[in-house]
Amino acid sequence: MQAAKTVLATTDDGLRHDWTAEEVEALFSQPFNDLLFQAQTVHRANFDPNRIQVSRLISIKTGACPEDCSYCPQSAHYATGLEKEKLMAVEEVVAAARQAKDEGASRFCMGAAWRGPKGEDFEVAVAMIEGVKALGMETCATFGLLDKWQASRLKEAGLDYYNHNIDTSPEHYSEVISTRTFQDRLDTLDVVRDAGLHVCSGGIIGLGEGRADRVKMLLTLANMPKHPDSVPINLLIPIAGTPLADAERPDNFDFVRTIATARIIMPKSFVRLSAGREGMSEEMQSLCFLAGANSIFCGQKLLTAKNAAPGQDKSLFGRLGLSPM
Ligand code: SAM
Ligand code: DTB
Ligand code: SF4
Repeated sequence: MQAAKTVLATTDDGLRHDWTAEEVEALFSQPFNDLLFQAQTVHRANFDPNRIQVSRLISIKTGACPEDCSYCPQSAHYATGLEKEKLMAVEEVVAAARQAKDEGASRFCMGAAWRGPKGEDFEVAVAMIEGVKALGMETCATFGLLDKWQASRLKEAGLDYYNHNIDTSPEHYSEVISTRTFQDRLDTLDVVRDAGLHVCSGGIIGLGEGRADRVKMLLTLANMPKHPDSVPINLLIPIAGTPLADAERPDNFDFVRTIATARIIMPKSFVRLSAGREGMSEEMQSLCFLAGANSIFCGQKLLTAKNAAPGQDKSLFGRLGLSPM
């Protein structure tokens, strides 16, 4: 049954959804120059190689999250010293979006430290989406687990993208999070896709996973019924107080390999060089662009952590001949 479904999905959009772990592992592990050449070739066949999509993040509700994601500064389970904040007011969020638009962002992504949206808070978040959409920006939200009704309500409100990451491989997942399952995440991605929203889903490198886990994470994304439209690849930002505070920093080349492999197996998806650019050298970021990353977050802050400084991004784009979409 599973095989028949995969073949159908493959022919539907002309893209492959039947990757095997062996194939993806072989792509990932080939000599670095071969991998980068292949990724850049695929990239050029599908995108303008010198244009980068730029999104801006805002945390509409910060901290005190009931989930125990062991990388996250916002989890109530860990003492990270983060100041908790109430849900922002709609006008405040719309004003921040207006400013982000003036500063060159085309998409505004609203994140909340929730297991999932509930009650009155959900209606306030819906009003934020309506307000940002009215500015003529693309809207994105990341509110945790959703049910079918919530997904269609967000779609009606004018939401374009929903971000929900699988974070890591199915095998490594329980080492990182215990309060919701890998399947819970896949279920949310299904309702998001079925509601006609664009899917944004990726993961984090640096959670103590091995190469096989990175391969399995990418394989899971690529073998979904439709490739996520946007695939954020985050480098763990180690947060003091979380269980992963002292996790070993992954090898830079393995990070670039992850991006290149994502580019090859999901050729038409935007691959976002996501968290962790702060502290990454310009050369490392440019290798990620060469590997096929074509989206970033701009602005001083991600949700709560520092991002690469806007002046540095402007300078890097200028020197690399890159321009925002
Ligand atoms: N609470 C919602 C959820 O978990 O879906 C939305 C916000 S959550 C902060 C969004 C994503 O940010 C997580 O899935 C994770 O991939 C990423 N993230 C969180 N903390 C991070 C860190 N310290 N380093 C890198 N990525 C991180
Ligand atoms: C994603 O994959 N990365 C962004 C966005 N989606 C929501 C979030 C990164 C968060 C980094 C830690 C922080 O700022 O709190
Ligand atoms: Fe909560 Fe999201 Fe952080 Fe997990 S990643 S603790 S769900 S805010």
